[in-house]
Amino acid sequence: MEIKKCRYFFKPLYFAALLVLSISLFFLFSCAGNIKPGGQAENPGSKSSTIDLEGKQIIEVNAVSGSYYPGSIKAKAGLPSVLRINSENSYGCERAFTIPQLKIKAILPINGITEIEIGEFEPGARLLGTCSMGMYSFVIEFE
Ligand SMILES: [Cu+2]
Repeated sequence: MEIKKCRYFFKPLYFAALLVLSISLFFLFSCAGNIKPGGQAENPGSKSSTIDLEGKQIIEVNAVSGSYYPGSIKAKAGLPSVLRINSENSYGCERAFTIPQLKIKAILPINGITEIEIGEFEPGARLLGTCSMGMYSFVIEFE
C-alpha cells in the first residue's frame, strides 16, 4: 500500500520532467534549425570568392611567412576562376607556391599580388594550394 502511494506520487513528476525535457529539446532543435540556413556566421578560417565585372570568379588567398590564409575557401563551380594570391611580408617557403593538381608552380613576391588562371571546376571539386614542400596549404572547395 505504501509503495503504491509512492508510485502515484512520482508519476506526475516523471510526466512533468518528460514534458520539460521534450519542450527544451523542441526549442533547442527549432533554434538550431533557424540558425543553420540563414546565419552563415563568418568563420574566420574560411572565406568566399567574389565575382568581378567580367563574370570571372576571383578567389583570394593571403601568403604570409609560414602560412596561407584562410585555410579553406568556398568558391562557385562552373565559373572561369582566377586565384589571386596576396603576399604580405612573405619570407618563408610559402613563396614557392604550387597547385599540384594543375601542375602550376609560381614563385610569389615578398609583397604583391600574383594572379593565376585556374579555369572552371565541377561542383564538389577541391583544389589544394600548397608550398612546394607541402608544409603549408589551403583548400578551395567548389560548390
Ligand atoms: Cu614549405
